[in-house]
Amino acid sequence: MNFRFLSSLPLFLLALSHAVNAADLVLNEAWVTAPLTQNSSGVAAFAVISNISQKQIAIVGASSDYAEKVQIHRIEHQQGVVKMKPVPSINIPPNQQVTLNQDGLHLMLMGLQNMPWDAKDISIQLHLDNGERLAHKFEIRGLNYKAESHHHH
Ligand SMILES: [Cu+2]
Repeated sequence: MNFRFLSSLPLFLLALSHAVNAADLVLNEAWVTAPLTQNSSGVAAFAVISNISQKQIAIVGASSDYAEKVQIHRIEHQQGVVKMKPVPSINIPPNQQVTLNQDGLHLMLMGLQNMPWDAKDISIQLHLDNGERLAHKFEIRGLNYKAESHHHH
């Protein structure tokens, strides 16, 4: 019998449940785009964010070690022109989810600094209205990911 495995399992579960309780938000499909050009100064980040608590939670900001600042943006179509506008927060009602995608809300990493493009993912911190910060890994994916996203894993 493998006692080392058995003894490490409860610790892992403890860490996992603590991470969820700390914020009451669960992120899925979290990813960041590859840069448009070598000199891109900003990239967008997307995720499906679920509020598993009984109270509304607002994301009021974000940050990353690899960007001077991270803004919350919304895509708006105005007379055929696509524009991105900063918005102050993302409100997620109890037991609801919000999808950040290429057609709407997203996080914008601006003033990129030493982005590790060869890495599998980077960490982005979400700043919540209750003062908590939730760090989550965002997978680095190519720009053409959208076209492939209907494939099942
Ligand atoms: Cu943007």
